[in-house]
Amino acid sequence: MTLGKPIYHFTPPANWMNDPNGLVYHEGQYHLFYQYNPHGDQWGTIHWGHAVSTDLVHWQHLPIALAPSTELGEVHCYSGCAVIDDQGVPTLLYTSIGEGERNAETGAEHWMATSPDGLRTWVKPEANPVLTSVIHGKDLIVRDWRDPYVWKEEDRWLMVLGGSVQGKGNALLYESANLREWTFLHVLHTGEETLWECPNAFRLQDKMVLIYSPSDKVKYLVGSMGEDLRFVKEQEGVVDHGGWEGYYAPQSMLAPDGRRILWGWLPDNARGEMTEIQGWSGVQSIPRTVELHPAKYTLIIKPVAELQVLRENPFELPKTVLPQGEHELGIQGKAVEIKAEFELTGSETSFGFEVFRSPDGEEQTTLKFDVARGQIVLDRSRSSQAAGAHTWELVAPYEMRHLEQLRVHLFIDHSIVEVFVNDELCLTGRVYPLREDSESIRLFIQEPNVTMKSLSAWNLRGIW
Ligand code: DQQ
Repeated sequence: MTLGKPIYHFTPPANWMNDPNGLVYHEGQYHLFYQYNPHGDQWGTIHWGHAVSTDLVHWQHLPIALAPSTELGEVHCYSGCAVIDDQGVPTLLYTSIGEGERNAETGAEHWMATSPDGLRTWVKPEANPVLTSVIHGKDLIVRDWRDPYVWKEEDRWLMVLGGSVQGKGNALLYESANLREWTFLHVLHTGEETLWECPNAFRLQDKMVLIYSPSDKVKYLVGSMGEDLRFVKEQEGVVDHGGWEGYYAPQSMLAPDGRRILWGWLPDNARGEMTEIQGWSGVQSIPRTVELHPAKYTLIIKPVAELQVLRENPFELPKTVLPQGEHELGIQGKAVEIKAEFELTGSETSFGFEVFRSPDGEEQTTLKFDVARGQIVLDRSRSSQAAGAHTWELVAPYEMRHLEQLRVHLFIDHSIVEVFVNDELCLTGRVYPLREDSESIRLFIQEPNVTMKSLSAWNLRGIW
């Protein structure tokens, strides 16, 4: 077993992977494409890898879908999306990076590819490029222009692209009748950050959601978008607090039952200078459903229920008042799911879980609910005995003193900690325990007692 490699999160058989791309459900299969360097475990010449699933849990690897057309001067196939066109032809739209002036910063183009055989092989038609910066005219200079995300509204296709205009991150909106000829409509939204990558725009109930990756924590906006297609922001939030160390560049898709499902790339930056892991890099998060809170219009993000098929060795604790100290759980392992509910009184200082813990405690990762300081912390200071792995804390600000309960849904998988709290906060981080016996799980309580209403846990089977 390769050190740190997850067993129930999606990874390619080997080599480098980053953003999820082209998520689409077609004729009974979920398709996941992804940014992929087939030549090594570092970011390099970017292709699109491809896999399919019928249940969102188990995946089958397929041949590479897109490779750079070097004979046309293409160097990388950057991120993009998949749609089924009006004639039923599966179509990819992606950012094409070329040589020299056609670089990622200033000269990206957007290309398409179509599939004649049910998304197995892909042809780049002569219509390419379908979009160049000429579309903006001379007065609008967009740098880092990339990552098309396309959807259909009434009889037209709409597309958002990310970019940077005068040093601010932007989502820009375009329309087309046929996916080949595009018109620039307007800037959909301008952010505070310098760069916006991988924008996703989709309708959720009667609202419009815009998710974007600003080289920092992935964020969302919720607002309205009427017939003029102008976006008016009403709410905002963080999709996941992992940031560059844990979660980036998510893309969403519509499942056949109407659920909006989100995947994100879990980068390996946290490995730092570690040399113990070779041959692979990058993981996809577990698929998550995205719903709208009916009153607050914030996003509710949860793991898909399909994952429950992986559960084995169930473990339960009844309602318990936990005194100050450490409490070993009767379940251990490196691939575990825990659902726990705590009753809060407001007087708790901090409590939480220690996972990936060696018997002598030399390795352990701590997930701390710091009620007193109003934050949830993934403390990685002792996560790995490897020199070079990042050890700093990942912090999600979260005021808990007024809460009556804390519902925690925690997934660990060899080098991943993915946590969902009270349907309103996600925090994902990477850690690299070196020792095989870093498998025990404990609850720790700082004063006073903490009431745990319930706890269920399972070992999770691998998906391959
Ligand atoms: N990754 C892709 C870009 C995107 C970035 C390149 C985000 O298209 O902006 O691999 O991680």
